[in-house]
Amino acid sequence: MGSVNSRGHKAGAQAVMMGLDSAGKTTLLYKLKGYQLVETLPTIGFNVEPLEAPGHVSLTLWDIGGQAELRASWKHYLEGADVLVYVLDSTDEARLPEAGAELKEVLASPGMASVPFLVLANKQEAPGALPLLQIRDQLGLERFQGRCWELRACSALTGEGLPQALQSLGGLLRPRGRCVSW
Ligand SMILES: Nc1nc2c(ncn2[C@@H]2O[C@H](COP(=O)(O)OP(=O)(O)OP(=O)(O)O)[C@@H](O)[C@H]2O)c(=O)[nH]1
Ligand SMILES: [Mg+2]
Repeated sequence: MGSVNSRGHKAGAQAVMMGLDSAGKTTLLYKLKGYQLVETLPTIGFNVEPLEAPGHVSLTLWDIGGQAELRASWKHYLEGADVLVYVLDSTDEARLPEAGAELKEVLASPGMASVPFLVLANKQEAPGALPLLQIRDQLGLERFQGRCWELRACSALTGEGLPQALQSLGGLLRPRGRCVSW
């Protein structure tokens, strides 16, 4: 933590947020910052903001664009990551397999073996949002038993679940003896 990473920043913990396009990453970032919600545009490149998690955990949250043609560059943002935040659109059942495959690839990237991750099932307030249990099963998250991860439900639109998500983020960044899944 606190080392200079490829993004040239020396700060607290580095949290890298990824997920398919339209999962709600940018909306989430701005909601966490308390900005007025505006209609977002697809992110080309990244957005970045400093944040405080509970327990005086300072972190920098990187929001990386998720469109298919941008995913090849995801690996460049992973170097020096202390935690991965992976955002899902809970209403997009059709692309859950694609989201799962991309997550698996990110976690298999060099240097990611010991990096904890937080999966955020976003858009939970929307009609037809898949329940957490189904998301967990469809993503096969049990396969990651040897790693530290958590799965949380949230809505970037209403803010529901975001305090708990921040709590999880702080917890995953703390030195720990055991890992809880959810
Ligand atoms: N219903 C609902 N819509 C949401 C929520 N979060 C985001 N959205 C909507 O989903 C759409 C995409 O949101 P973005 O935040 O731009 O998605 P993104 O993950 O940043 O997408 P890329 O930048 O392309 O990777 C927008 O229309 C948002 O208003 C949510 O919690 N609930
Ligand atoms: Mg975005």
